Amino acid sequence: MSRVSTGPSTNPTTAHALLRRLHDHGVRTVFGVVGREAASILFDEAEGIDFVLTRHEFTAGVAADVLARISGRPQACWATLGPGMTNLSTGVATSVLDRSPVIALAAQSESHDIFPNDTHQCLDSVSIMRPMTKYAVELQRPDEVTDLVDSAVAAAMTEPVGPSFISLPVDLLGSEIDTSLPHPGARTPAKPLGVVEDGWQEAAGKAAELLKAAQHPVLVVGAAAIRSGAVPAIRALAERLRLPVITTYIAKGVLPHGHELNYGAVTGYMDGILSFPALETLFGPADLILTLGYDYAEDLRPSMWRHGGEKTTVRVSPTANPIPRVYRPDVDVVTDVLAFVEHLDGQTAGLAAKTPHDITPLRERIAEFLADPRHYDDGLRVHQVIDAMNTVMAETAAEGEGTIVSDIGFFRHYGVLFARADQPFGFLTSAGCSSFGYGIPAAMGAQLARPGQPTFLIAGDGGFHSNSADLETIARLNLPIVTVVVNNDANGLIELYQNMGHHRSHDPAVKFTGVDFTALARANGVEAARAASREELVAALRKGAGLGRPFLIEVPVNYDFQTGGFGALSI
Ligand code: TP9
Ligand code: MG
Repeated sequence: MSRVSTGPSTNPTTAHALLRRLHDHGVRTVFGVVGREAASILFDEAEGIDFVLTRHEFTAGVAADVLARISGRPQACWATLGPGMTNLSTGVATSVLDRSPVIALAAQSESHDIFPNDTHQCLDSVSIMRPMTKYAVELQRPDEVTDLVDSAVAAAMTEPVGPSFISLPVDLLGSEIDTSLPHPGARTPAKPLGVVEDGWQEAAGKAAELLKAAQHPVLVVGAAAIRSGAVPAIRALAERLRLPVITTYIAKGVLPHGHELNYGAVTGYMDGILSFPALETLFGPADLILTLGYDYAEDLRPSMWRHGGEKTTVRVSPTANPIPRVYRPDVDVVTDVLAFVEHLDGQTAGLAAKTPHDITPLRERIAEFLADPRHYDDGLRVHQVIDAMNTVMAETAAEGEGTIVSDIGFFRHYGVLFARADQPFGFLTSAGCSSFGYGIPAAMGAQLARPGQPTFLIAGDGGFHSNSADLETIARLNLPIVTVVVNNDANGLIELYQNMGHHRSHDPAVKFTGVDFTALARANGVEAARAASREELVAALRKGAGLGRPFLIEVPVNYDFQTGGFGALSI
């Protein structure tokens, strides 16, 4: 008797179990590019998970990173085998260096045909991903997929949070699985898990004594403090004891933009950008540096706070100190940041408020710099661009909302210093990995995480055009991101380094011929305008913010850097 094919089996497969378990852990979006494994997975196997097709796997990795960062939950990205997986690897590098709980998934050759570097498109994916992930594994038996997802989530949500990777041979991905096997419910940590050292309260007691004795203590806050849920407690403590708060690039927004105790974020470029001894003003008078969730990868280097007189240092972190050679604190408290701040709050209950050291000259310098009324015929200056973005963001966002995203380039340091951030992760940039091209995918992740809030993106021509194909993705998803491309037809930051090292530029290594970014945007379905003055830029930003669709503004810019002010960049 001949059998009539009834089409593909509808019995549950590994793909069903994979997506269902990701969903159980809170994943609602998988970003990626699908390859021939499409024969084994359609991505509609589990209810409640959307697939977002990107133009490049790097975009998928970064969008997942930012969605995970803002939501505090694991998020997922997908690539096909071989080149898809290697394209994804820079996104994975971003989430290891920027600390984000991303579950990276990639197809692999059939399980009987895995001969890395010999089989068509077959690379040793796990070996490639292992050094930049917290967990990397290849599925061997279909029934194990649920457990592998659980392990991947557990590793990703452990401080320092970071990516996990699962390689999925295409035949196993499409295999039917035994659904009768019991699986306990998915256990997703409510917040990242960290190390809690025995006796940390004793170290915390020493920290409290140092705080009591200090004249000008300063809190230096990193993103692990945000991840621990400590922001309200830090704000309350800072306000009660009048402690200035200084942050890394990505911990901006721990205190709102205009808060009197918000002493800003620091970068090694700040003295050079402002032509002002900013680091000396911020840190010189401090006698106690209390770091909360400090992470060297966030690029605030201990050498930056070692200005002025002797300082005592206290490190509070949910990880053992990975960098004793560059930062050996006087007191090391290894515990959850929120637990520490609550403990310190109790221990300093009767303590009189401190007198924060005066940074008025720096604030005046910044205000004067940003207000720069000049018209430059050769293009705006980036501080004018950021000032315009801040103005329109303040008009557009509800209190405590809004996100400014920055790609990587010289302009990024103006964003770190001056961009408004009125909520934690209200300013996003890749501090740790700093891959250019970060801008569009990060803005996608931010807009998806905060759908009702404005998202402004600033990107340089170099970084933006390295990954501009995903303009089509934001158009397809109709994400109302307002992008400003600051265009100097150059990799400006690298030209600065040429001048720092050689006192001259070498154009072939840094200069481009012009790209019409407005035409590029329109070709991808994104409305666009050009702005050559502050007034035109503010008007264009207002238009973009009210549009409800993606909008791009191209702004010709120029830098007038003097190479003398960048000494803080040498370690
Ligand atoms: N390749 C990658 C993937 N990432 C980085 N960061 C580099 C190379 C080195 N950095 S920041 C930068 C480079 C080439 C140039 C940025 O140029 P831009 O036009 O985006 O910004 P700007 O303001 O410096 O000109
Ligand atoms: Mg440029």
